[in-house]
Amino acid sequence: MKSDTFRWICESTDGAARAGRLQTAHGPVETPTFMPVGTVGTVKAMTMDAVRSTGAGIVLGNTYHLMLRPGAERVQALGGLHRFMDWHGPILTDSGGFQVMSLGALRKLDQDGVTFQSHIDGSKHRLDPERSTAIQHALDATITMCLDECPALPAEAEAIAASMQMSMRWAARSREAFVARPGYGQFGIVQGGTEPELRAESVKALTEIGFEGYAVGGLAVGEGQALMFSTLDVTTPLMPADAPRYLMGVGTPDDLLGAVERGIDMFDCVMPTRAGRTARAYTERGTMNLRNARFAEDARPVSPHCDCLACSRHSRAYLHHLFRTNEILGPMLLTWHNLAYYQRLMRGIRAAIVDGTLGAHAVHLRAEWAAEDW
Ligand code: PRF
Ligand code: ZN
Repeated sequence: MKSDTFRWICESTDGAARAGRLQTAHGPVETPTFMPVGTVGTVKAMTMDAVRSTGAGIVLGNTYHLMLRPGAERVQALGGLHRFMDWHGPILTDSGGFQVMSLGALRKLDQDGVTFQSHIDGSKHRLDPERSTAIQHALDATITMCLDECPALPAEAEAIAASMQMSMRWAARSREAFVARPGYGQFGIVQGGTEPELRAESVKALTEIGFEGYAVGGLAVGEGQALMFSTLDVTTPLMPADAPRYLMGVGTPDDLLGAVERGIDMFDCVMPTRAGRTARAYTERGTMNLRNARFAEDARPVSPHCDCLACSRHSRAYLHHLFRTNEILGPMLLTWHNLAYYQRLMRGIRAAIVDGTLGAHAVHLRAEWAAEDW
């Protein structure tokens, strides 16, 4: 049901893990949830019907890419991003700061915002908290993210502290610029690297401002899974229990499971889509590369547990052939499969939380991933 009030309702907990439901102007989303990445207004290689068929409830779009091409004003004139891309469920847009830093050329960061050159044509642009928020409004994002800075790790504690404090000032300005509308929300982004005190300071600053949800940024930037998990261990317990928590840009199936066990509700990552375009399949038994000669005569589906188009109609041998001949259908079918796997994984985890059996389910999942015997 579409909802006038944006809110997250907790249905069950199992340890720190939560099963809930997000109500939005564009319909509900069951959490924990994985958001397929639709950077430029398309989940690469997928039709929107295919995305829907995997069970995805919400997709992600990017301010940085869409402001450069086709431009937020054009998307707005064409009826907003939902209509433009034919996705009528909720859309979360990232704020652009992270993408400027990873993609933009000649970036110049100051306390007020960031000036950069487009990676497409070198044209000069500026993003600040007000502009980022206005662009996300023009796109009609269901969930707007605050503009933040994600420092590369490792870095000196003083540099991470200064960056986090600037992100918190930007969060306050992003909140000021946010236009509240029924069923729409804005998330603050916790920064602070792997320093527990800085993470605590960041959570405090954001909760004092007050948002509809809270993201954990600044992780999965090269620190490794152990440090990511130990940072979550000291961060999520401080975050409001009655609001959704989103771990940005994460991750592998094992990362998702570990983060859900630590109280995270939402994820996005290019892994399943990017891997699908390069012949790598995620399965209940770990990953496999379909280009590998061992699959040339393998008549079995990629996964016997999967109802995606690739698995219900085609063999591993056919996918192997498509990738070896560089046919466009290979990336299409395997992206579909990988997204179907990620959604199935999240549904299984959610069901286990509701049943109170997440511990046993996690043991089972990890043992199967490690088996890698396809
Ligand atoms: N901030 C924003 N987007 C992000 C990140 C962040 O820290 C990350 C870090 N993994 C991914 N995407 N705004
Ligand atoms: Zn499949």
